[in-house]
Amino acid sequence: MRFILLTAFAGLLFFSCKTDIQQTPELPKALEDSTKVKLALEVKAETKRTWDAYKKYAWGHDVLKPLSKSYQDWYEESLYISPIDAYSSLHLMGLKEEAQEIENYVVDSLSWDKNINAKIFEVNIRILGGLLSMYELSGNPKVLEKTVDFADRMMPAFNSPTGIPYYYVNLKTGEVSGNQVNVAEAASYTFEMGVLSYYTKDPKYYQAGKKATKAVFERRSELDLIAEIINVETGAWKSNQSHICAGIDSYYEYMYKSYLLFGDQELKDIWDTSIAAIHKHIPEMYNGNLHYGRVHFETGEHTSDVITLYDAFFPAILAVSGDTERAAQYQKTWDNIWNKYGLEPMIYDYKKEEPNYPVYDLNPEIVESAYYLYHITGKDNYLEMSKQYWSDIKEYCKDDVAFHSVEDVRTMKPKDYMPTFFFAETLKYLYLSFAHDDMLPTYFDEHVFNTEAHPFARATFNKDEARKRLGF
Ligand code: DMJ
Repeated sequence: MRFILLTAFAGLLFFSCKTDIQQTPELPKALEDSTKVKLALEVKAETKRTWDAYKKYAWGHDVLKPLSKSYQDWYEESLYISPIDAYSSLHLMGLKEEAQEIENYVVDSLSWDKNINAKIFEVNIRILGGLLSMYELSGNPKVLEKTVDFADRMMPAFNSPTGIPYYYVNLKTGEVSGNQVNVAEAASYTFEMGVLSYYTKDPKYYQAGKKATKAVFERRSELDLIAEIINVETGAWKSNQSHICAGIDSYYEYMYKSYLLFGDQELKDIWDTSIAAIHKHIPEMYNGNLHYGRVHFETGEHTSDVITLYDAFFPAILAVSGDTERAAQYQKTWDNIWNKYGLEPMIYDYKKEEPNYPVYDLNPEIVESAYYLYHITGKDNYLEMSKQYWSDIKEYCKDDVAFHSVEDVRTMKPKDYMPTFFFAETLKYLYLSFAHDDMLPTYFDEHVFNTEAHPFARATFNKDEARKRLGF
């Protein structure tokens, strides 16, 4: 069945891409026959179709609900999250008019003076990260003004006794709330805050982000492991589980990526200590697959076999930090889970071999890691993985106007929601995977992505200058 669907897909693809290729005059003739180029152009066409649906049914709101052809906002007022998250993908794919329209709206019509208690982690990676990449790509000083205004409204959150930000900050009043956060929410700020310090030459942003990372790291156990939940006022741990899953993931991701972009050796040292402890205590082989479950952070005792689809970010960071072998092994684990269902469940028990929470929200991580591994190893099996993921996403998530999430990967029951990271990450990484060799062969080496896939050119950030501007 799966084979028949794939064959049908390949045929359809050839015809659906033909027009688009002919309408892309800048593409050299010799590339017209490349399957990868056709797939890249198909992702671009699908991104445009999805963007048009957002504009038609949800313009001005945070999220498109594609099945009811309506919208949803995260708070009482919209923060315009989908367009800000979409900007760098639209720009990268050459959908310049669409990107320009977002930039104009941000500059001319958007005010951050909103009486909203915003989740600091989410707005950091999506809004601040999105605005920073908008400035990086447009060079428009008015975008930077809006970005600084937004970041300054975030800053009161970092004013806690530990330096770990509160869960919420009110964008109008600066009032903070929520004194218990997970580690990803506690310490995933060095990247965006570092970029902002570089642009503004004001180290206060990076210093705040780094203080939060160090506050978590300094509370590690004798095994050099951190736990999952922490109190921002007392610094006391509120859980004892250590893992690389959702709830901690980007804490690790940002140590390495921030080091990569700015060259702060202290972050590299934190990464080296952390990754050694992870590999000493967490991974295990089960049924021929490499797994990273959960352990007690003080004893190292294995406590749980529950993993989350967010964990598929880990092969990417392993690969880019030089551990291609483990990256390849762990990608295979996630590829097996994906192929068991045709999509992957949000939460999965790898010993019971069944989902604990079967939702798939169009998440990007497995696609992201396939892109990194394809680039780093040059092996075609990673391209084949990307093709499979794209084919399945179209099979099970494509609808008449856009793409939707799935309530249960065992039944493929649709869910009326298209998260903003589908624009920012999933579509972008699919496009980059297919465009990689022929259209954007140097893109990977020239950029570092934030955890929401907003790209930053390495050439922008001179390491000596970064030391001065970020204050390390
Ligand atoms: C994204 O919002 C970010 O990548 C975050 O770090 C965790 N994963 C979601 C998408 O799955």
